[in-house]
Amino acid sequence: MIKIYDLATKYPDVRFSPFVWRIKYALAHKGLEWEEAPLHFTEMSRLPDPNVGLVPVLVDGSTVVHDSWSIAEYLDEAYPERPLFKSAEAKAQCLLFKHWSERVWHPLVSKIGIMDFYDAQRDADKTYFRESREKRFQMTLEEWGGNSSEAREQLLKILEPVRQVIASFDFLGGDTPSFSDYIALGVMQWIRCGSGVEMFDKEDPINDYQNRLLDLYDGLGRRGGRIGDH
Ligand SMILES: N[C@@H](CCC(=O)N[C@@H](CS)C(=O)NCC(=O)O)C(=O)O
Repeated sequence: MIKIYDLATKYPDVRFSPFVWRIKYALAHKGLEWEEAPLHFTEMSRLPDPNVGLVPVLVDGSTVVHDSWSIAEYLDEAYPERPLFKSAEAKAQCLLFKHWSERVWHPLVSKIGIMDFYDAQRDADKTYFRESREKRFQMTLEEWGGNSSEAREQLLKILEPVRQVIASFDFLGGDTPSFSDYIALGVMQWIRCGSGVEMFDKEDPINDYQNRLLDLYDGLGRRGGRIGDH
């Protein structure tokens, strides 16, 4: 069976890596089953080779693939039924959405949820989390997350192009979900599972979109625990 290395938290049922969530949805999209191997931040040396220290990593028989985009490409090659990318054009547009999400949407989620993401680590992982993130942000976690209400306001604004698409279509993939939708769901799960923040107001169309994504595959996204419930 396919194995997916995931990011563990101190709560056994809570996983919030946006990159791993997109892959779980990609596997469900293809009707594939998988087993999960959760690792804490300080356990990444246990990943299979070639080990770049990041999850997700997919192991399928003797094949090891890391990086969520490469994993999506691998899945379409190895399991061509129910493609994640229906054409080269669709794939190119999804790549644009991936880069936009990771450069614009991700940093805002990181600012909003950083202290919750930190609190969700075991004590043994907190020092690594703080040191690695503070080096990356060039400031303390507290400073990075210092103005989370402004970051939330900005986040709701930058999602306007997504609102424009879902005003006409159920999914970014059109009538059916594509890998772009799973990228979006991954970012939503990062804050939804990893923090106590309710990101979207009930009347925001993005909230309906999030619910549509959470309902897919027998409620796959809802089966994950949330730190708000602990
Ligand atoms: N480009 C990678 C990014 C993966 C990534 O950043 N994963 C994070 C978890 S969300 C990680 O494993 N971090 C480990 C660390 O920071 O030590 C992908 O798309 O898979």
